[in-house]
Amino acid sequence: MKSRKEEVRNSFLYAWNGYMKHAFPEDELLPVTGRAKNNFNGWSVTVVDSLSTMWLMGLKKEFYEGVQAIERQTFTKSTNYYIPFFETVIRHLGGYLSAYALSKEPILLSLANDLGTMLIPAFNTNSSLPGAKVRPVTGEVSLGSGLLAEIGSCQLEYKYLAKMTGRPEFYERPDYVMTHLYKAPTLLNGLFAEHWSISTGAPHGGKYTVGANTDSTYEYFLKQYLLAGDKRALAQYLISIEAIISDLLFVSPSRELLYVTDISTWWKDDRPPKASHVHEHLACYLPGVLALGAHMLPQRLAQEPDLTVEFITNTTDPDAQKRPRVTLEYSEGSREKHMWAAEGLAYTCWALYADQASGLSSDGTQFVSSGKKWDYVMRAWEQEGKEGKPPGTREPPVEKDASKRDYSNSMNNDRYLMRPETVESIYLLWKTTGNPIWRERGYEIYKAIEKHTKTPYGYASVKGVDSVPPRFENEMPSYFLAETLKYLYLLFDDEDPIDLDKWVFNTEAHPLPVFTWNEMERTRFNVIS
Ligand code: DMJ
Repeated sequence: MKSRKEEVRNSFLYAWNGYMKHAFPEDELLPVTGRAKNNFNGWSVTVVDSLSTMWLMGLKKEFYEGVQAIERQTFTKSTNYYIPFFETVIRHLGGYLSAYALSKEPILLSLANDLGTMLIPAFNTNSSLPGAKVRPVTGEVSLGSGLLAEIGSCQLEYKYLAKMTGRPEFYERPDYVMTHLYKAPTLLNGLFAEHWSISTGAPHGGKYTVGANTDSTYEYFLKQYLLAGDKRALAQYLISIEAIISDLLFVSPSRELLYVTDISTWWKDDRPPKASHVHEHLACYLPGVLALGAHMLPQRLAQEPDLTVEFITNTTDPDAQKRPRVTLEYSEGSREKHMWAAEGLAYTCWALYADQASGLSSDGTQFVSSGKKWDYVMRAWEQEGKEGKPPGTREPPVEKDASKRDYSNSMNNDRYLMRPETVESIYLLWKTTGNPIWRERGYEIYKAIEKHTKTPYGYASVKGVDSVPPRFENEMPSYFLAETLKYLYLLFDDEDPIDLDKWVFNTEAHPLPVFTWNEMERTRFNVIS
């Protein structure tokens, strides 16, 4: 009998071979029609996004075929007029750098250097925040709508590139973005606006979320510290997590499912912000980040000689601005609370799969509006003597009857888009707790993927997750090979080569090695943290 990791590896090979046969050299496979599309510059994104997965799965033959397939890339021409900065950084730049770190093939670093150079004009804006798109060769920038995730999620990739190439601009241009964010106004001291003007650098709009358009910037606060010891980023992580826990986490009224949602302020009105009670699959990375922090921070901070950093808190609250220092301490109370939140949220993300007839989750979920803030119900639980498990962590049974659920799948978005966030968190919950239940839950998701998304050419997103069979949609995103199948494989790999002390996954699941700045780099790059 095949082991679970072998099953996942076979699935990967099925997707990879389908792509190579029917879609290469274009970007992604159309898995229903067996054709191809160029949606990420026409630089074979599925190959680049697959390299680190193939290396970790031990698929060396396919890995070197992949390297050969892309080694002549010049990044001077694109199928689109402009290159999307964020997607190109996380998929292509992250893909090359991770594949280089794993294999030490010099061509991969050389490609990363060329690509990093081609993308750097994105920072040539009035605010120095990166524009959404950049034109190869000319460096012409298109500002776009200034999404938080797009401006704040290039730090891991560019800083590792700076370390590997010694080029100061690869550190300084992205780091300026962080300095800008740390000084900018926030809500509740730690929540950043979804939209920013790239011309002025100012935030705008009243929506605050950790889901679509913002997600990886929050993820990268913690990961910048874990990758390269950036204490300012850690301070921001600790501040932001407090605000997320106090204002974005809710518990559903009947099943007590813990979920994370977004809030919006009122226009010209100082009523408390209003929660939408929409829960996004994209936000299911959060439990993994919380668990990673709870696992890593106590040991990492115990090694820090100086636990306090100078850090101007970024808030519109004038009283809070008087607090110039943030103490980088991670108490047992914080660790425990973060772990409860991680377990409760990860359970909900999994239950949103298990509840559906197909066993696959909807991309968007509307919880009923009578959910209560987790912070409130936790306080009540504490005041009443902490009876039983904390609210939001009690793991109610799976509910197959849609009429008995306290949420509904979003009508226009009841699609499973092959996204990684839930299996990513399940993998991190397994790694940080060692509880085998997470492996079982991950395997149930894997079986549903095999059963309902496999086509004659590859794997496809589906629509109608609470019906059997759901209907295929004609797309196989490259992140399915980069992330979803990688996290599932590592979940079942008893010899998982990724030591969380030594590697940090970028937001596209490309692992980068932990490093420190030496004195020369600190001086040359002006490393301030
Ligand atoms: C991926 O490209 C990355 O995980 C990104 O951070 C969010 N969107 C997709 C997967 O859902």
